[in-house]
Amino acid sequence: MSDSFDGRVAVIGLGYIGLPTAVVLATRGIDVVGVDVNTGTVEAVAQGRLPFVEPDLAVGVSGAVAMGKLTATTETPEAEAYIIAVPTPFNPDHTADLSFVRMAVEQIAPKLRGGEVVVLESTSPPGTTAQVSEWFAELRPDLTLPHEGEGVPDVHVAHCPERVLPGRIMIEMVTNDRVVGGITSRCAKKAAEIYRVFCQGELLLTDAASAEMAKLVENAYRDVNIAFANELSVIGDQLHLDVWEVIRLANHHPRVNILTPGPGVGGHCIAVDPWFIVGAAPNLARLIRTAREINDHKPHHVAEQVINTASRFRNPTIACLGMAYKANIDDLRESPAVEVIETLADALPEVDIAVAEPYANKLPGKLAQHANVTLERTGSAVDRADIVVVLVDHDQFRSLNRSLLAGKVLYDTRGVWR
Ligand code: SAJ
Repeated sequence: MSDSFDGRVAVIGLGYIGLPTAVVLATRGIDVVGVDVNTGTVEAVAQGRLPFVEPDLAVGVSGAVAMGKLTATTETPEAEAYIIAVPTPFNPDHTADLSFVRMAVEQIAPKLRGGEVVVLESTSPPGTTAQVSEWFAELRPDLTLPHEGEGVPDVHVAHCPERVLPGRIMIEMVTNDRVVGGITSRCAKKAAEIYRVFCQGELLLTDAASAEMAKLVENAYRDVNIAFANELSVIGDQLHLDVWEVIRLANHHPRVNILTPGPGVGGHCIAVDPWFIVGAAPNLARLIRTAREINDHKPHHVAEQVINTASRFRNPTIACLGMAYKANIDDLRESPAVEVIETLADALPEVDIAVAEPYANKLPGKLAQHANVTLERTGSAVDRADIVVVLVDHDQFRSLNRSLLAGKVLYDTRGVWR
C-alpha cells in the first residue's frame, strides 16, 4: 500500500472546517473540489472570497483558487477521496440530527467506482461511521463495504474528527495531532494518507467508534471544566465574592487550573457535542448532563442579575458589549451573549438596550425584532449607558478607554477590566 496520497479530494461542506481543510490540501498541491448546497458559499469560494471571518483563511482561499487547485460547486464530483464536513446539530430530544451526513452519503454513493476513501469529519455519536458504511452498502449493493467483514473493501470508510479552535484554525489544522479511526485498520491507514499531506502532528490510528467517542470526550471535558468556573461565579454573585480573585488565588496551587467564567457556553461544538454522550448513555452521563445544564443556565443568571440592577434605575440605558460566542471572532452561533440580550429585551421592553459588536454590521434576526435594541459603535453605546454589561472579551473591549466607564454600573461576565 502506498503511503502518500495522490488524487482528487472532494470536500463536502464548505463551512468552518470543510473550507480550511480544502485549503490546506489544495495549497499542498492536491486537486480539491469543494462542494456545498449553499450557492452563495460556492460563488464566494469559486471567486477566491471568504464566506466567513477566520484569521489567515482569506489568503489561503484566494491563493488556492488562483493556483487552480481549489474549485467549488454544488454538484458532488467523482474523486479518489471524499471528506464529509457537514453540520451534525442535535434534535429537541438531544439526539444527533444526521440528515446532512445522510444527504452527503446519497450524493457520494452514485459517484463511487471502487478504490475510494470516505472520511467523516463531522462530530458524530458513536456508531455513525459504521452507519455511513451501512448506508453506502444499502445505496450501492454492487460494492463491498468495510463493515461487511475483513478483506479489501471497494470503499474505505473512516472517521477523522476535526479538533481545531475557531480563531486559530489555520495553525491548529496543521499542528494538531489527529485521531484517525477506521471501520477496519486498513481503512484507518488509507484515511491517514490524506492527513499526512498536511498534518505535522501525530496521526493516531484507531477504530472508528473510539475516534468518535474521543472527540466527544474532548469537548465534554472542556464543558465540565467551564461549568465548574461558571458555577463558582454564580456562587460568588450570591456570596458577594469576587470570583476572579478567588480563581486567581486558587490557580496558584500547582495542580489547580480553573477556567474562566463567562455568560455561558456557545458555539456549535462544546454546547452540542456533550449531548451526544448523554444521548448514548442517558442514565450514566450524570456529570456531563449537569455541566451542560449549568452552562445552559448561565445566560439566564446573567440576565437576572442585570434585570435586578436595572430595577434600581428610572429609565436606564443598558449597553451590552459583544454578541459573538467568544472573543475576536464573528460567529454568533449558539451565542450566550445573544441569549442574554434577548432575555433582557423581552423582560425590559421599555428599556433602551445599546448593543456593540465590532464583528457584526446588523443585529441577528431575533434581536432585530425588538424595537428597544439597537446596534451601535462601542464608544457611543458605552457613553450613553447607565449599566454596561460585558458579554464578550473582544480585544476592542479590553482596550476601551476606562475613563468612559466612570459613574456607570458594570457587570463584567468575562473579567476583561480586572
Ligand atoms: N469559554 C468560557 N470559559 C473558558 C473557555 C471557554 O466561558 O475558560 C466559552 C467560550 O467563550 C465559548 C465556549 O466556551 O462560548 C467555547 O469556546 P472554546 O474556545 O472553549 O471552544 P470552541 O467551541 O471554539 O472550540 C472547541 C475546541 N475544543 C476544545 O478545546 C476541547 C476545539 O478544539 C474543537 O475543534 C471545537 O470545539 C469543535 O469544533 O469541536
